[in-house]
Amino acid sequence: MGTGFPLTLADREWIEQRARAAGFDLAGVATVPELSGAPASEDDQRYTQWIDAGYAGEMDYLKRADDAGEYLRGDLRRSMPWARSVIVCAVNYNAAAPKSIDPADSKAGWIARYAWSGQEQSGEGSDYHDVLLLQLRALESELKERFGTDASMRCYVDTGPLAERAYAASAGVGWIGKNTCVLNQQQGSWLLLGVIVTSLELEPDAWSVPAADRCGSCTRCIDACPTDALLNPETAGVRQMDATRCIAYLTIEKKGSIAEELRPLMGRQVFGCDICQDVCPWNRRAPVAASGLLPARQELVNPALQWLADMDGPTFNRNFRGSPLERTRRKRILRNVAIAMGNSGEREFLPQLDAWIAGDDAVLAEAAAWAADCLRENSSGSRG
Ligand code: B12
Ligand code: SF4
Ligand code: SF4
Repeated sequence: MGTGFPLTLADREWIEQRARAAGFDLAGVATVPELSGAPASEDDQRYTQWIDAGYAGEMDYLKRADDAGEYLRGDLRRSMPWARSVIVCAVNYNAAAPKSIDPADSKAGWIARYAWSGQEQSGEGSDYHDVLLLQLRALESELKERFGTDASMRCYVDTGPLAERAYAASAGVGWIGKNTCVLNQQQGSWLLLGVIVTSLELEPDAWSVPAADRCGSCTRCIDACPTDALLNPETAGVRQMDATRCIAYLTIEKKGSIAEELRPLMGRQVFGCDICQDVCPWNRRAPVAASGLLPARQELVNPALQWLADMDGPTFNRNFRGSPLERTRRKRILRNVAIAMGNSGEREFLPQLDAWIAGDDAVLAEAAAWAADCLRENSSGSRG
């Protein structure tokens, strides 16, 4: 529970400095608003509207609610009444490598930048969840040493009952862009977030100043999104997306078959999607990651679709052990590869697609049949 004394500005600066020493590129501390207080209800409302509109699709973990039916992620104090601050840490994962929107071989797919991390030599992946958690735990130990073991603390990367981006914004780590990502003026948006939820409380003089919104009149991300997943902030009044249309959701989270009308729009994306960040002017000058925490494996940049298709189960497991692709599993990745082949315009993929059509995975066979039809009907295909 609480420590009995509020943290000063010097304490907050110490926390941010120790986070950087632990390997994070950016850090800040956000105050947790009172349950049902005015600032809380704004985020809570945004979150509730988003879930109720059906934008979360099949991501049921986002819909968990308390006994009163209020969504847990809408307000952190619903699951952790003791929470007073959230320490938000960010790691830059940018690599000196092409963007998904740069010209590429028509037989290459795209794996999202955040999933490139791993060791080239051993060929093993590393999942940012594991890497960031280790850094957060190191920071947590230092906090306990300085502020006492009475303070409650919980470290999360993705899995905590909170909207990390909303806290990143109020901690001053960055602003929420129209692509819904947290952007930092110096670092761009190739940032992964980790948080420590704590009972330590900042005194009001020590509260962070949220980062200024620097999107201005730009709408490049909204214009470039192939599936129109990003809501128009002018009409929706928020910077959010319909995740059920987002290629990241379709390729990573969506089980089973993908709606046919969305498939041609998915282009060559086989895992995640970077388009709305690749077009962002703030990423033009984004520095390459300095921390060395998430080194990029070059073989995952513009991977040949046939290379992915050829991997049998053990090879896939060896190549992607410990990587974000491991959790999505080979079955779903092959479904995505089949769709990307269909969008490639390359008829040389037909024998592979025909083999999948004859196979015993019904979802893959159906995606492959769709892809083969695309190639047979139109050998120029559509690229994304
Ligand atoms: C579910 C999820 C997804 C879903 C839905 C994404 C979405 N935009 O909602 C899918 C699968 C599509 C997805 C995709 C990606 N994701 Co994701 N995802 C999450 C997860 C687990 C929950 C997000 C969530 O709750 N969404 C629901 C909506 C309503 O919440 P929200 O967008 O965060 O919105 C809140 C704030 O934005 C705020 N808000 C909105 N407008 C405004 C305006 C103001 C002024 C303020 C103050 C606040 C505010 O209110 C909202 C409600 O509280 C988070 C981790 C986490 N625990 O937060 C990672 C996370 C958001 N994802 C991340 C990443 C890296 C990605 C991808 C880049 C991966 C990829 N390359 O494929 C893409 C990016 C797509 C995109 N343009 O957002 C990072 C984002 C880092 C960053 N720089 O922003 C996170 C934080 C994970 C992490 N630990 O680093 N993701
Ligand atoms: S990640 Fe891709 S599909 Fe999702 S909103 Fe961004 S551009 Fe659109
Ligand atoms: S592309 Fe433009 S509108 Fe979109 S996040 Fe970047 S600056 Fe903001």
